Amino acid sequence: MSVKTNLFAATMLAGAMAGLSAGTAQAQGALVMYCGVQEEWCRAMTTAFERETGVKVSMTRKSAGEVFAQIKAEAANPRADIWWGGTGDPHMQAAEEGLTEEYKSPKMGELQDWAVRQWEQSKQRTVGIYSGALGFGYNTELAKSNNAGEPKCWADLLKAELKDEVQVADPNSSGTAYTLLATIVQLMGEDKGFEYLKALHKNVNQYTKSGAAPARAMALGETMAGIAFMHDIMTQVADKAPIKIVAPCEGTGYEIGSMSIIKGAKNLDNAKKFYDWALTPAAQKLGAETKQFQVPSNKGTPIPPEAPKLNEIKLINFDFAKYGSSEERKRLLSKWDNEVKNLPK
Ligand code: S7P
Repeated sequence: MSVKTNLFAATMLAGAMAGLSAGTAQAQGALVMYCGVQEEWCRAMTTAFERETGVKVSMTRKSAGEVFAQIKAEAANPRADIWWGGTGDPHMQAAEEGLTEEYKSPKMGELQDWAVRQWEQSKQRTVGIYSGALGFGYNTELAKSNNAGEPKCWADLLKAELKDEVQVADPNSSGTAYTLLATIVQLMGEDKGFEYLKALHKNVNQYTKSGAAPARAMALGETMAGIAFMHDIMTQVADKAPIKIVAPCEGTGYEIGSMSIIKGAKNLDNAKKFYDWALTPAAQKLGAETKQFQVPSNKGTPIPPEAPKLNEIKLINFDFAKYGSSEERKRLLSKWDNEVKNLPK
């Protein structure tokens, strides 16, 4: 064979292979995911799903309220296909506002009752993927030089000795902080609850964007106390941070972390493929592997031993339908903005 023929054959082969791989990529397609949990877990889910299916995932991590705002802003021309993770309240609000799709996964029969209830209450538009309780923690080293004593109750966080020593997120961006707002209102009643939040404001050193940030700040010794999901504080404890986790004595709220398919998803089949896969024990186990200690929603997924024991915590009877409704969520957030956030200290 001449050099010319060889070159021709090589060019044809390269062209055919390029065509083949373009064809394959097209057949497997893409998925755009908005992810509401911690970055490490979002990345592990992305990589595992890509490996399992060949679908190319483009993932963006944001806090719960931020994802909701983005999905709403993009409603006329949706960019995302699936919203995985984050507290259930903005998922419920999105369901009510028609921003997400109805879907019944063949995996529904494998899920805990609380996960199925979330799906029923949202008219099949969002499903529970994990659960976890709200609490607070404190840095035991910093506590030694503070006269407040060991905080055990929500009321203890109001002590004068804790001025500028408590950190929590802003409920507009953070699902964790909205869970706090809804918890305090349900636990104390709205008037007393807002009095509590105003008093707490005096001790808050910073309202962070993300709900897990106070847990990291406690570990770094940047704040003595931090309000967060207990499993997010546990992640720091697992990394040997000197933090004590507290389940508040008066009782506390909890979340049902959720997943929804975006209305008008351009990659609907892949969104469903991800949805079904994300409900399997194999996918849910990736949480514990990345030190995320929520209680998974599939009955067959092992509960990580580090997960705070929900049956040993005094949980309130959280009304997810009411506090996830569009009207109530908007009303409480704007009341918090007007009456708490900008109060002088
Ligand atoms: O870190 C995991 C986790 O706490 O993040 C989700 C939640 O949206 C909190 O993040 P933001 O407060 O920043 O929104 C929770 O669902 C989840 O357990």
